[in-house]
Amino acid sequence: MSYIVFNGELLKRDTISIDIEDRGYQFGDGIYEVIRVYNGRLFTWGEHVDRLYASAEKIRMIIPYTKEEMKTMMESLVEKNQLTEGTVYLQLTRGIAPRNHAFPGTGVQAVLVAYTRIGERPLKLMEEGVDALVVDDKRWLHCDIKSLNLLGNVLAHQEALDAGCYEAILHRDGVITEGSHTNVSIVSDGTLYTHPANNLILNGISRKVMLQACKTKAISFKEEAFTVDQLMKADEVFITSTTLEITPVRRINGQPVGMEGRYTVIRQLQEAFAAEIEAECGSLH
Ligand code: DCS
Repeated sequence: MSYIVFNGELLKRDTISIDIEDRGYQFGDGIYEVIRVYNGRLFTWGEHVDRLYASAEKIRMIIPYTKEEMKTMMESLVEKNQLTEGTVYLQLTRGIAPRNHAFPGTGVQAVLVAYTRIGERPLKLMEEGVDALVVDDKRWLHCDIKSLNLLGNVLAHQEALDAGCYEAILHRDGVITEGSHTNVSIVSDGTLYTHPANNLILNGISRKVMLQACKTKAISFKEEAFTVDQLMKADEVFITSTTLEITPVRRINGQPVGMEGRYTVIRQLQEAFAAEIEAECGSLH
């Protein structure tokens, strides 16, 4: 039986219950993070915890733990579950209170839950690429917050799955924002383009690692939005996320994109990404 973190304690998964008036359950009133574990070590923990506290501030939620306490809890969880390759999912909701849109009083504490999941690196997808579908971005205007409200993302992703694709690439009025659960970048004439980290996208940690990799590999990049048309005509298209790292997109809306299979910049970025993992978490086998 695996262990979870529940309000600061390490407990067996089947020993806890979630209250029906938890605000996460009723309103999606909460925030979350997904952190990758390689060799039993948390990758880019500092960036994830900073984003978590930034999300909390934006929704005016108080996290009743310090960043240091949070790290200790997550490390203990990984150790207790003997997780070597996988992810930690953690979420905080605005607590339990009689259902009412108004924030509960200051006496109500945020509820913390975290658990682990085993998962290998998706090497086949990273090698061969995935198919994507361009879908309308119908989400709200605070996509920079890693909120539990994922209905817009869920519906877009399902639309892509129903079309036989792996990911939905979202656009607002013809301008690409991001994927349903990834960031999207293109390479055109040797320059990498990715949407600026404003309120219309989640500032992905993998996106950050990728931009750092551009510097390492001397690849020119612009944090500049691009259109659906530019996407379809790009030399290379790829998505980034905690679980997918840097994964090529090979077809969009059923049409091959880029110079099929020739992922020149993508391969360099994957290599630099792997080097970053090894520097932080030890060697990948
Ligand atoms: N954009 C959205 C909408 C996301 O949900 C995610 C991550 C990203 C971009 C990429 O961010 P990271 O690089 O920080 O992962 N989605 C997480 C999720 O819900 N499951 O796995 C990762």
